Amino acid sequence: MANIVSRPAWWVSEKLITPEKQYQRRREFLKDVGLVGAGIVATPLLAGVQPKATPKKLYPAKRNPDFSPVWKLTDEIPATTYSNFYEFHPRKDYVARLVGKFITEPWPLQIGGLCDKPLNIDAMELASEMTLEERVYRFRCVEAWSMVVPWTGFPLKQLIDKVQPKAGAKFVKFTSFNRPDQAPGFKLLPEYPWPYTEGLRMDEALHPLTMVVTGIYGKPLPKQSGAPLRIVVPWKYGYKSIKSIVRIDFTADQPKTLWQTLSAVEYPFESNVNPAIPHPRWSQASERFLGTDLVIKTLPFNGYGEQVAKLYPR
Ligand SMILES: Nc1nc2c(c(=O)[nH]1)N[C@H]1C(S)=C(S)[C@@H](COP(=O)(O)O)O[C@H]1N2
Ligand SMILES: [Mo]
Repeated sequence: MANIVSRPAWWVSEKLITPEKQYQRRREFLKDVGLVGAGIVATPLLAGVQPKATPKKLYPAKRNPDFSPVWKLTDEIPATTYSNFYEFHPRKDYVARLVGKFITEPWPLQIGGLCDKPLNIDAMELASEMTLEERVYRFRCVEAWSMVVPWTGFPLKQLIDKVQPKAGAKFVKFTSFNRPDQAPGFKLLPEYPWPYTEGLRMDEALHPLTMVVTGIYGKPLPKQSGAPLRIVVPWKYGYKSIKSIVRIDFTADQPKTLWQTLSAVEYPFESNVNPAIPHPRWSQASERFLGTDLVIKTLPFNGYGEQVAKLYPR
């Protein structure tokens, strides 16, 4: 089809929705302007071949009631604009205004390390291959604020099963992008051990609550929320839920994380939400509910104790 001129923006959508009459009229119009017969009209229109790139509608995804208690959601604006994303800026209210240069499409994601079937795949392609679902989770930042949001994604376990980790794989390491030309925070914070990295034990990564997230509030993730793809681990402090991932590696040893490298005492590897253990600089007993004046009690494992406490026998 090398003789096709670049298609106008309406090409695919019109092909899909045009009723027969209009389709005929369009043919007449094309004849009038001399396009039919000039070899410039695409084959699909003539032969009824499906256009190749018909994107599947991914959002909103069906809500999974088993993972979605009936909780009042945090308003979308505070939940998506009060953003911890240090690659852009340490000030949460600046982040959403600084994401303009951040390129999230295409987005090559590499999965490797100790696994039998390493995988390189574009984030969008991965999202359309998986069955996306919506889940309403609580989310608790170590800074003592929290929110309840509908995430769209799929269990990380489904991705792990695809790449077949080796027996020696004990941890999963996640790595975010490292692009100082696309995000000003890298240069503002040159002493940080970039790129942002995080990690989970294998059993934590395989837990059914641990999600690969590509959307929020029924839409693709906005850039400041970690587009195009992030992790969400709802029973751990927010910094474990690493955004805008470019690599996933299976390792034998516990990986170093950015926050742990900066201060292991304040941000240890495990970091399960625990109201009984204060952060060295503040209490973790309660939390401010984002977008409101409410202060609520913090729950052990952020309310997910029934599902995850067994991972941490004492
Ligand atoms: N790459 C990257 N991921 C990150 C962060 C970050 O600075 N960079 N901040 C973490 C912190 S501290 C929190 S609280 C959550 C915030 O996610 P949200 O913007 O969806 O609220 O992202 C986490 N993931
Ligand atoms: Mo956080």
